[in-house]
Formats: sequence, C-alpha cells, structure tokens
Amino acid sequence: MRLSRGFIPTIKEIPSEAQIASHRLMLRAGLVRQTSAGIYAWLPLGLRVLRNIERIVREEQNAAGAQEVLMPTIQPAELWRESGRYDDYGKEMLRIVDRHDREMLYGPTNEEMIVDLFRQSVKSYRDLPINLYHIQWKFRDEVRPRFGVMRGREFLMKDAYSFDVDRAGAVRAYRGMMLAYMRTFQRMGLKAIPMVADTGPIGGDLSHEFIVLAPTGESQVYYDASFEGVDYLADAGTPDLDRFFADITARYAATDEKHDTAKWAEIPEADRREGRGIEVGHIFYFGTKYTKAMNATVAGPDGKMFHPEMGSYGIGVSRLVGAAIEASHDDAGIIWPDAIAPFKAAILNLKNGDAACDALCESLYAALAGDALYDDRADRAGVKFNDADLMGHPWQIIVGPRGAAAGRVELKRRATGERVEVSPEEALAKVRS
Ligand code: 5CA
Repeated sequence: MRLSRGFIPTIKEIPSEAQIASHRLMLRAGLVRQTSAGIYAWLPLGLRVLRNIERIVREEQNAAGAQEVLMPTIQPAELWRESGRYDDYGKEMLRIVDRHDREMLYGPTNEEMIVDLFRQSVKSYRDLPINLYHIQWKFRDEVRPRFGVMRGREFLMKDAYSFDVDRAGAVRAYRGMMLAYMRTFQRMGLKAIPMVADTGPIGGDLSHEFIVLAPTGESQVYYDASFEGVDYLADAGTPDLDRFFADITARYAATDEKHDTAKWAEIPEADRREGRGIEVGHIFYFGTKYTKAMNATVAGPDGKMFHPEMGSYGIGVSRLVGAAIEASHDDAGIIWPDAIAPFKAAILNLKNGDAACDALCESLYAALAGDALYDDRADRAGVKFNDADLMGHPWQIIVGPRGAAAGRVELKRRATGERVEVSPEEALAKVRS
C-alpha cells in the first residue's frame, strides 16, 4: 500500500475519551474509528491486524480438528427460551422484533444455536466427537463499554463447541482446545497464561481463562515464573494431552478472585510473579447442561438415546488487537509482534522526487509485494519517522539520497530501535526472514 493513497487517517491529538494506551494508539494510528458507543469501524490498517489474528486462530482450530462453520448474528428468541437463558441474560442482550412481531436477538454467544444445528443432524454416537467453530460478530450491551475494542458492545469472537459421548471425551476435547489456545497465543507473539476461572452465565464446572500479561490489564494475576519458558510449539507430533494438561495445571496461576494465599506461600519467592492481565480467551466444560435443556439426543451403541457432553471455547479476536498493543508499545507508538503486524515493513522515502530514492523505493516496494507500506508522501523525514514508529511496523527500510546513490539503505528494527546500514538485498532478506 502507498501511504499517499492509503486510507490511514492518523491523528496527532490524543483523543480525550481514550483512557488506555491501546485505545489511544488505535485511534491515533488510524486502525479504527468509533461509530457508536462500543462499536467500531475497522479501517485498512486495523483490519489487516484483525485478519492476521483470525488467520492464526483459524489455522490452530483446524489443526486441532475443529471444523469451521458460520452461524448468523441474528437468532430467534425461542431457542433461548428453550435453554432458559432468554430472561437470564437481561439487558445485556440486544433484543429485536421483526416486521411479523417475531422476537429475535443479536447473538451474544452461540450455545443454543449450535445445539439446535446439532440436534437436527447428528443422530448417532458414531458421529462423535465433533467440534464446530465460527468466527463471528457478537453483541453484548455492556453497561460501560470502554477501552476501545477491548470491551466493546459489538466484538469479533471465535467460539467453538464440542460434542462428546461421555465426560472423558469432553475432557479430552477441553484439553485439546487448551493446547490449541496456547499455540495460538504463542504464534501471535503473546505471553498468555491459563487460569482457573468462574463459569458465569455459560455454566459448567471446569473453566479456564487465558490471560495476556500487560501492565494495564483489568485483572490482577499471580503466577509461577516457570510459565515464562514454556514452548507450546515445540511438540510437533501428536501431543500427549494428559501430560500437557497435568504439566500446565501443576503450575500456579490465578486471578485475584481465585488467588490462594496458602498455595502462593509454598512457591519459592524468586519464582513468584505478580502482574496485570487481559482475558483474551475463556473455555468451559459444561456437560449436558444445554443438550438436556434443549433435548438434543443421539443413539448410543445399545440403541438407547443419550445427551452428549459439551464444552465451549471462546477467543476475543477483536479484543486481541488491543491486548497485543497493551502488551507491546512504547512512548512513540505500537510495536507489532511480527506475526500479526499489518505490514512487515514500512519503506520510508526520505526524498520524494529524487530519482535514485524513488527508483530504489519502488523496487523494494515491488519486491515485498503486499507486505510493505510505502511512505511515498511529500512530507518531511521527521513526519515519516514518527508515523512509522506510531504504526509500529516491525521493520523500517529508510531510503535517503546519499544511501540510494551508493546502493545502501538503513534498516531499523522497531522493537529494539537498532539501525544498521545494509544493501537493499540484505534488507529484503531480513524483512522476509
Ligand atoms: N460461549 C463462551 C465461549 S465460546 C463465551 O461467550 N465466553 S466469553 O463470554 O468468555 O467470551 C469469550 C471471549 O470473548 C472472552 O474471553 C473475551 O476475550 C471476549 N469478549 C467478551 N466480551 C467482550 C467484549 N465486550 N468486548 C470484546 N471482547 C469480549
């Protein structure tokens, strides 16, 4: 993308309504614009990050054996009356009446709808286990939407739903999703820690939240330092889920509400870590709660009908954009982890109109295909430096007239600030690696 033509409306003033860094930076760098309280339009730069996050989530869900579907945002009220949640959900649910006076709602989550789809089509234990997910917009009429996309009213969620023959199967599905989550967050360049959680309105008796560490997070968290070194991507073969789960749950990690001071005291002081965190995912095992309430049954080997065991697994896809910024920024702006950056590199042309600069920038831009943002604006160098830092591209390829004449560019790594003079080929190789 050429910045001179790009719809990337950066702003200088710090928007007063934005209380936290990610919200300020997302507005300033032109990632999103608010259209109503807690509702945002995604602009090209922000959308590219959102799509990158979605892609990683999708790849890891598919790898874990979940199948993608796409359920609608609008749901009929009857399904929620069957589960008993229509009234429970209260004012947080956006209720809609269509022209025929039918009661509808904008889905805050999809347990009811997936159970309805399941019971229409799955008739036998032979079709289990099955795990279905979608990546779809949700609406929750939060009392106090705040922190930009981190607590929106409309937000993008990945939600998966597993169906199993028995509790043992459901627990296996749960552990498989937990591993998929750890891989997902690690691939995004985020440190996430699973913590035992309350199940809230989703229900059930086994639940973990996934907390990304960031100094501005809403939750106070306590965890064992050993979490910092775990590599969830190392094990490429068929994972031993029981060992993985035992290994993870043997380590201490808890949010404030679940903090156990006695257990905490047993951890050597040097290994105790405290901090703030953001909930980016939440998984639940809730057994037959919904399959019973909505009378979803399948035939067992003996021909007898039974209610399958379920779990549900959420990731806050749009929240992750904000969470990644909270976890990685400085005074100058965003520092994107490579895997989710909107562009791998910015090419800064320090002297537009200089034949050597223009030619070199054009060739770099062509070589990086869609992966670079070319700052071809007529602005001063200082403006370009500031905007590149603000937008947070992992690399900056800086092309000035003297260097261009000598076939040299400067390559800056945003995360460290390190700048080296290299040939254009070396710069391309670094950016691509
Ligand atoms: N049905 C279950 C799991 S599929 C469920 O709805 N879980 S949840 O309520 O915990 O939401 C899943 C994830 O969505 C949360 O972990 C959080 O990351 C994200 N999320 C929840 N509410 C919001 C919100 N108001 N704004 C942005 N993201 C949100």
